[in-house]
Amino acid sequence: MTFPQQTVLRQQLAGVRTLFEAREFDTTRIGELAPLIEHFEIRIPFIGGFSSGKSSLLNALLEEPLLSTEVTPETAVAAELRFGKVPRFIGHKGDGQTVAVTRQQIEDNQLQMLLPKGWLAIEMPCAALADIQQLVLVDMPGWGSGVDAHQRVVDDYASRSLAYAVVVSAEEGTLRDSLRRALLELAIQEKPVLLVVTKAHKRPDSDVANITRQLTDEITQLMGRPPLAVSVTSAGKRDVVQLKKALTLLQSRAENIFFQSVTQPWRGLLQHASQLMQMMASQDFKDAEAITADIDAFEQKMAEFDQRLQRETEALEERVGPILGAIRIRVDSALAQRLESLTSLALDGCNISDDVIGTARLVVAQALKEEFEPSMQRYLDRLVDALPSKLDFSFQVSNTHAGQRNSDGEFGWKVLSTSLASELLKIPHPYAKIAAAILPILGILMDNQANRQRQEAEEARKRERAKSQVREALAQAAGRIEAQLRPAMEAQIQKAKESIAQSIAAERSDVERTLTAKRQALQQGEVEAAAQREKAQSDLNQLQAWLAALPVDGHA
Ligand SMILES: Nc1nc2c(ncn2[C@@H]2O[C@H](COP(=O)(O)OP(=O)(O)O)[C@@H](O)[C@H]2O)c(=O)[nH]1
Ligand SMILES: [Mg+2]
Repeated sequence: MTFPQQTVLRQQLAGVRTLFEAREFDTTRIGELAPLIEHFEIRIPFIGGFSSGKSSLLNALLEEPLLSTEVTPETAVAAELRFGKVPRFIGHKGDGQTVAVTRQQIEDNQLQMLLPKGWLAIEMPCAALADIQQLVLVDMPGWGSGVDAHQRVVDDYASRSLAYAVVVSAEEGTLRDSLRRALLELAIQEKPVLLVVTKAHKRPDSDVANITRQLTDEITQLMGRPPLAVSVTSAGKRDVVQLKKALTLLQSRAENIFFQSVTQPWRGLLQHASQLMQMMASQDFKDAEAITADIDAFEQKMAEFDQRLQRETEALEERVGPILGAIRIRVDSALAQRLESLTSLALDGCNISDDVIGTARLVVAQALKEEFEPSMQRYLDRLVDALPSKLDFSFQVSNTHAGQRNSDGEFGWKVLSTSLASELLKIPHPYAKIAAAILPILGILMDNQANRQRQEAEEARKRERAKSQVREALAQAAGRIEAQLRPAMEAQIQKAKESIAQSIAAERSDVERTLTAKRQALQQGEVEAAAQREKAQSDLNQLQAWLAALPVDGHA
């Protein structure tokens, strides 16, 4: 299936590439969008703990036992499942080679030849897949602990996936820690998430309803938005009706996802080029010297911007200390409020680390949102303000329309703050590190606790001593959190700085190249200059025609 807007982009692709190459504009972005324009698919990794029922679920959808559900995690590889008119099984090795794989090998999970980094591509002519031809369902391997598998999704699949399905069995009923961390990292990408509860028939309906509600709440909290759809399923009872519905819903959003992830960036490219062509085509009275002055002025402005970027970054780095201080106060007070109950838990011999880590994670997430995100947003806004919005040259920006977003001749980088914000405002990594840093402290606490309990009998003294130990451990934990957060925040600031510099670099050099080309044309005399203007006008007309053919919203 091809969307009308996709057909439009496909027809434009070669022409746009040729124009960009002829003008020596940056073509990196075209290279990234081209495969999506040629063949658009929404990859959905099914992520969940080992044995959560992912493979059984997909088999139930296929209505045949194709994927292995044996407990031999060592040999499992990711399997991409899509519609095809005839069954086709192709193994992709990590080095790019492909090998034919038999159905028997898949059923028996004999796929060692694809390890370590390979995957399996399966096409099946089944009815359920026929209805969702733009979706690729990915059965993720469940390594022993589940941790590696989740990390793999984040590392290997995140950039190639446009949605996720989170799979939790009703038996287990909660998100594992590794899955929580993966979701936190994925939350930053604003991609749709489906929640799938499996093995529903193994628990009473009312339990399943409660579990489903809790999981929905937890995902909503972690990701900052609710799942696109929630499906309760039972492979054992061949019940995947709700999953089919959820996938159909996602399929119905495919065109909109294409619009957001392909058409809109494509429009940005065309607008950028047409702005430069306006510059080239303009009938102004300038001579080569005047353009030289323009180039100097532009370079001057950009040099000032570089300095501003440096200064603003340093100022933001200085904010890290105070922000950490504010976070520390919040963590301290949140943990102090739980001191009594944590002490009771510890005295009962319970493991309090989950509780402490859970509390810390929640407080840190909220504090970062309230303390760090606004500082980062202001940083982005101030820098975007400092960028030249357009060239203050004497020529009139021609009466053509370069599209809605920057029809008044503003540079494309003015949308930087919105396009970068989603990636830069939140810090992706510290949660896993926080847990790793706190666990050993609480481990020691538990050991001490056990020894001490044996030595002492007297209840009141025991409680006071336990309490002071818990208090001490919490203070240490809070200190470790601070130590883990600092590098994460600093890394995020550096990333922001580099992303900003990178995002404007291509456009910046394209502007300079265009001005230089115009100067050269002028230096070669009025005839040559007129010829260049005419050529630029013709490119501009072409770009305008391309822009006019793009849909204005996802459903056009
Ligand atoms: N009774 C029952 N067992 C199930 C169901 N779904 C999965 N299982 C079993 O749970 C185990 C793990 O399932 P599998 O699909 O391999 O999980 P994966 O590791 O997430 O792919 C297997 O032994 C399955 O037979 C179900 O709906 N009912
Ligand atoms: Mg499996």
